[in-house]
Amino acid sequence: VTAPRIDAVFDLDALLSDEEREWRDRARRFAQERILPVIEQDFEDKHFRKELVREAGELGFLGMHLAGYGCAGASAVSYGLVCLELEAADSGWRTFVSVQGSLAMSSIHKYGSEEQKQRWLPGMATGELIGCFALTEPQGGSDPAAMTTVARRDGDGWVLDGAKRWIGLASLADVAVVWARVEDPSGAYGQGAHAIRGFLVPTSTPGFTATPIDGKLAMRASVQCDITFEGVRLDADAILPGASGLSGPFGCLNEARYGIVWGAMGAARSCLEAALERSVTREVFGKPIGANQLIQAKLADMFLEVEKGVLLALHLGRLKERGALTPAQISVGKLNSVREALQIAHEARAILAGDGITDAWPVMRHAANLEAVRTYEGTDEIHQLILGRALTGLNAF
Ligand code: TGC
Repeated sequence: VTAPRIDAVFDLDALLSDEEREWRDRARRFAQERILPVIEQDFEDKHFRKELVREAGELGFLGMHLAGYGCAGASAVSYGLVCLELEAADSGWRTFVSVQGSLAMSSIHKYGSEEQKQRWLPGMATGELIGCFALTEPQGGSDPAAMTTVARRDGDGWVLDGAKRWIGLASLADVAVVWARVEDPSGAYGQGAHAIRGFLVPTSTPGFTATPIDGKLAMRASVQCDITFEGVRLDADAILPGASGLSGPFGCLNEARYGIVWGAMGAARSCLEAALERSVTREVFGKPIGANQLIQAKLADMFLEVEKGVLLALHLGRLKERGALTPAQISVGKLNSVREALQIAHEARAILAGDGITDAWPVMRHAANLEAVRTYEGTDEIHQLILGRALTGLNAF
C-alpha cells in the first residue's frame, strides 16, 4: 500500500494557472533536491547553507512578488506557493525568503528613493546581497511603538544608537533596514508616533555589530541575531523617504505574514505525509496502524485542516492580487495556518510513536520551527487581538 498524494485530492492544480504551477514545481524541486538532503544535518549543526542563497536568487525566489529592479514580478499566489514548498522542507528557508523579499526588499521597494532601489534591489534579487529587517528590540516584539533605538540628527546625517533582537540573517547581511525613533529638533522627519523612520544601514558601517543568538531549539538551520548600534554614522540619504510611522514596517510585516499563511501549510503537509506513510507501513496487532479507526480519525482531521488552510491561503492570495487584502484578513490566515500546522505536527508525532521524536522523521523539527513561527510576525495572541478589535471595534492593546 502506498500513501496517496494529498494535494491531488481536491485538485488544487485546477485552481492554479500554468505560471503558478511552474513556480510551485520549481520551488518543490529546489526544496527536494537542495534542501531536504541536507536539512537534518544542517539543523543538527546549526548551519545556514549560505551557498544556496545565490541559487534561490537564480531561480527567481528573492523578492519574486516585486516588479522591476531584477525582480520576477510574480503573482501573490505564485509567491505563496513558493513559500509553501520551501517551508515543507524547513521553516528556516521560507523565513530566509520572507526576510529577504517580504521584509528587506519590500521596505526598499515600497519606501525607498529611486537611487536606493537601484543601489540595492538588483543585487538582492540575485542573492549577491543579503538584507535584514531590524524592528524588534530586546525588551519584546509585540509593541514596536515602544522602541528605544534612536537616530539623532547630526549635521546633514544621522547617528544611530540602540539594540535590536531576533533579527534574521543580520550577521550575514550586507544591508539592514533599521527602524528607529528620530530625534530631530526641526520636526521635519515626523513627530510623535510618526517620528519612527526606516534607515538603510550597510552592515560594514562602524558601530554596527550583529551576533547570532545561540541555544535555539527551533530554526536551527537559519540565523537570528542580536544587533547593537553604537554611534553608527549615516549619510543623509540613508533614510527611507517614503515611510513615516509604524505603518511603514507594518506594511512589510503584512507581506511576510501573508507568506506564512502559505508556508505553515507546507510544514503541516510534510507532517501529514509522514503520518500517512507511517500509517500504511507500520503494523501493530497484525495490521497497518492506518487500518485503525482512531488513526484514521486523526488523519482525516489533519487532512481537513491542510486542505482548508491551503484553500484559505489561496483565497487570501486572490484578494491580494486584487489589492483587496486587509490586515485583519491576514491575521485570520496567519493565526489559523500556524495554529493548525502545530496541531498537525503534534498529531503526526503521536502517530509516529517513539520514532516520531527522532530525526529519522521531519516532524519534531517542523514542530519546533512552528513554535518560532507562532511567535514571530505577531504572536497568536496579537492576531487574536487584531481580530477582536476588528469584531468589536474595541482596542484591547
Ligand atoms: P498603532 O500604533 O495604532 O498603529 C500604528 C500605525 O500603523 C498602522 N497599522 C498598519 N498599517 C499597515 N498594516 C498593518 N497591519 C497595520 N497595523 C497598524 C496604523 O494604521 C497606524 O498608522 P498611522 O498612520 O495612523 O500612524 O498600532 P496598532 O494598535 O494598530 O497595532 C498594535 C499591534 C499590537 C497590532 C501592533 O503593534 C502589532 O502588530 N504588533 C506585533 C508586531 C510584530 O508583528 N512584530 C514582529 C516583528 S518582525 C519579526 O518578528 C520577525 S522579523 C523576521 C526575522 O528577522 O527573522
